[in-house]
Amino acid sequence: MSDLDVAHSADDLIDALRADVRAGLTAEQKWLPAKWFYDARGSELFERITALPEYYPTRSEREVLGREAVEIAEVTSARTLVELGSGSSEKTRLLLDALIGHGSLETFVPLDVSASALAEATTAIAGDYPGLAVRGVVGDFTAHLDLLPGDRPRLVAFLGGTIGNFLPADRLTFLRSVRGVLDAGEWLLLGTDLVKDEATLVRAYDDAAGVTAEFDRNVLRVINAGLGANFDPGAFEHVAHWDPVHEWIEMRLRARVRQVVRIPGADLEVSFAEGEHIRTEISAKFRQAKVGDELTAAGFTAVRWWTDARSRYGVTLARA
Ligand code: AVJ
Repeated sequence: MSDLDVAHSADDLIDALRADVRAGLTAEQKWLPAKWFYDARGSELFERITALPEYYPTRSEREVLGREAVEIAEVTSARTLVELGSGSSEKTRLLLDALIGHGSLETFVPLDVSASALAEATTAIAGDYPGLAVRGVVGDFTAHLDLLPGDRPRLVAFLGGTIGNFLPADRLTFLRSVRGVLDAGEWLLLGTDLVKDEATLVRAYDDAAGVTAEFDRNVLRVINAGLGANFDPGAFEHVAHWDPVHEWIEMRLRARVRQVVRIPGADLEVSFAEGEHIRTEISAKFRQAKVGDELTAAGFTAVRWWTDARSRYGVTLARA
C-alpha cells in the first residue's frame, strides 16, 4: 500500500526557486541552496555519484547500517520510520528489514523534494514490502516536518550526511524543529560525514569521471527550466574547495569568462566577472564531539555512536 502526499505543488516550487535565486544571485558572494540540484536529472546524477570510487560516504554509511540495523531496531522498537531527503531509499532497506524483523514497523514515510525519485522509491518499496504502509511526502524537510504521519514511536532517519548542507546556525534550527515535531522518547538517526585528510575529501567532491561536475552544473539547468534563464552550463567550471576553518567542502561554479545571464522568471539580469563563482553547496564534515554537542543543544540525547571500520563516517542514534 502506498500513497504520495504533495506538500509542495509545482507552483510553490517555482515561487521558492525564484525567491532563492533572487536572494542568492544578487548577494555580494553569489550562492544557491543545495536543494535545487535535485530535479529528475540531478537525482539521477546523485545516484551515479554514490557509486563512484571516490565518493565513500554512501558505502561507509551502508557498512554501519548493515552492521547496526538490528541494534537500532531493538533500541527503538519504532512503529514508523520517517526518512528525510530519502532519494532512492536504497540504504533504508537495511533499516526496514531490521525493523520488520523485529516486529515493530507498520509505516514508512519517505519525504523528498524530488517527486520523481520519491514516486519511484515508494512504488518499489511498497512492492517489496507488502505488509508495510508507505506514505510518501513530496516536500522540503526544512518546511514540511509538521506533516509527518504515523504511529509512535517514530524513528526519523536523516542519512547521507545531508545535515552537512546546512550552515551551522540553520543546522541548529533544523535539529530543533525535528525535535519539536517529536514526542519525548521518539528517535533520530543521524548520518554525518567526518573530518579527514583534504585529498580524500576533495576527490570525493571532484571525481575523475566528472559526474559531480555535471551534478553541480545541473542547478543551472534547473534555473533555466524553471525560470526561463539562459545559463550556459559549459561556461562554468566545477570546483571543490576544502575550507579548513569551517571544516566544510564548498562546491562552486566558477565563471570561465565574463558574462551576463538573463533570468526572466525572476526578473533578473546577473553579471559575472571572469573567475567569479557561485557557492552551490557546503558539505560540512563533523567530529563526534561536535555532533553530540549539537544534538544536546537541540534537545536530543545521543545514545549510540558508530563509525565504519575506517572512521570515515559517523552514525548517531539519539532520543528526543
Ligand atoms: C546528499 C547532500 C549528502 O553533501 O555529500 C554529493 C551531496 N554533493 N556530491 C553531500 C553531494 C556532491 C551529498 N549529500
